[in-house]
Amino acid sequence: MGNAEAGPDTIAAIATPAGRGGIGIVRVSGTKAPAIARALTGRLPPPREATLVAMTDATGARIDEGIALYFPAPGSYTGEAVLELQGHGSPVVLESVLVACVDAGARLAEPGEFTRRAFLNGKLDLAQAEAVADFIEAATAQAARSALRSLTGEFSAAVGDLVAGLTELRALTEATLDFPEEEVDAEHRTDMQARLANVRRSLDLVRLRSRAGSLLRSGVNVVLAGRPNVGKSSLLNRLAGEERAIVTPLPGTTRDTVRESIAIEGVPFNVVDTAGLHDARDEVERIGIERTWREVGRADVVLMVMDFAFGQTAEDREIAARLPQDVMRIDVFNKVDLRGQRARRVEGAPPEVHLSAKTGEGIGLLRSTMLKAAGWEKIAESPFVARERHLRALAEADAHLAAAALHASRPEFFAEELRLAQAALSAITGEFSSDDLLGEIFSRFCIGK
Ligand SMILES: Nc1nc2c(ncn2[C@@H]2O[C@H](COP(=O)(O)OP(=O)(O)OP(=O)(O)O)[C@@H](O)[C@H]2O)c(=O)[nH]1
Ligand SMILES: [Mg+2]
Repeated sequence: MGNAEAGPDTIAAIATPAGRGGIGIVRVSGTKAPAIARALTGRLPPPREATLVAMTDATGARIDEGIALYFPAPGSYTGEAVLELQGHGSPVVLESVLVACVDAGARLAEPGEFTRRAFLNGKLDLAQAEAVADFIEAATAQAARSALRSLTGEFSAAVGDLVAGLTELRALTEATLDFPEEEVDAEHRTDMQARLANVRRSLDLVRLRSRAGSLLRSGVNVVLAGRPNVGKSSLLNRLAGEERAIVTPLPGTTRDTVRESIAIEGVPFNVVDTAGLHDARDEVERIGIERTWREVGRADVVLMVMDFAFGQTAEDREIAARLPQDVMRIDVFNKVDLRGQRARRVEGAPPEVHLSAKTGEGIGLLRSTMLKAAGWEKIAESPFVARERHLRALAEADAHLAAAALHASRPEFFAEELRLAQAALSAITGEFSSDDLLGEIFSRFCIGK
């Protein structure tokens, strides 16, 4: 990232998506941004004022005409001098503008490098920076809302409150450590326990909101599995609300996997229809069945589809026995209409839903059972978009606080557990984070962000 004396390099990238569009934007960040503006447009536009310019390359040939926007440091996304060149959304033209920027002294940006600089310059904390990527990638409006909440710092603020609570508690504990010969009196101990219990209650709430947000962010992988002809493809079509997969009365219709993304109450589900499981005779079907098992291995939830008229058959039991132990399973008995039965849900492990993919009766029951199986709880407070990294840090903090609660009479242990809990929480916002972690996080961004 450049040497310390010269400051970081000036970076450039196409910030709009690949392909043709009405407008395309090349973004430049770094100390050379003003010089690059002069080189390409012949002038430095007034700060934050949309300025119509002609853009030329290093030979002086005209590339495009468009708008230049200049943000002097530190009042920009990255905190550095930023130049935005908005031209026509042609990949060829944008490429030429980018090359001209490089000729004028910039280098190509790496994925997430703009946001990384925003983080390093204190414009965003780490949880906010991560939320930028999650916001862009959000699959549903709810997921976008929860990412925006993290992006604007609500999640960081909630974590910050927890850290503040722990800091206060630590200060009180350190005071006891300074006078080791004095008995820690019962009243003080009770007070500390009460304060600790408070912090733990707040942490529980943050964890609940984060778990919900994590579901919104990553979605739930659902696989439809079962014998041929039980109605898996019909069920996929019902859930998707359109004829995605081919349905015929012939067993063995589906040979390859068919995927469809759906949203249930804003939670994204990636539903996969698969080839029916049985002893296949032909080669294509055999390969399809291999794929079914591969999908089952990746599933969060398996909808084990069976025919209501037959109940659970010996073959169904064989399939069920081969499902991974830790996967959530829902037993779906399809085609209740043929027996003149109504749809219903039977609680249990696994839960059962009796329905008809043909008439659509019972699909609502299935949807709510899927939400429940995925671990979605309706929470009063809005979810925080959260990543695995955040969930782990919150769990780690929780474990240390639980340990602290057991050490109330041993102030030095109590204090140490509080310190560890605080460190785990601080890692979320990036107060203490290694270069490795930063590299890992920002490399997953798209280029230009
Ligand atoms: N009456 C009735 N028929 C259904 C229902 N669901 C599916 N079917 C019929 O059952 C037959 C098989 O349906 P599919 O959805 O193709 O079954 P599948 O499990 O995908 O079958 P394979 O792809 O061969 O494994 C078709 O003729 C469907 O119309 C239902 O709820 N009621
Ligand atoms: Mg099918």
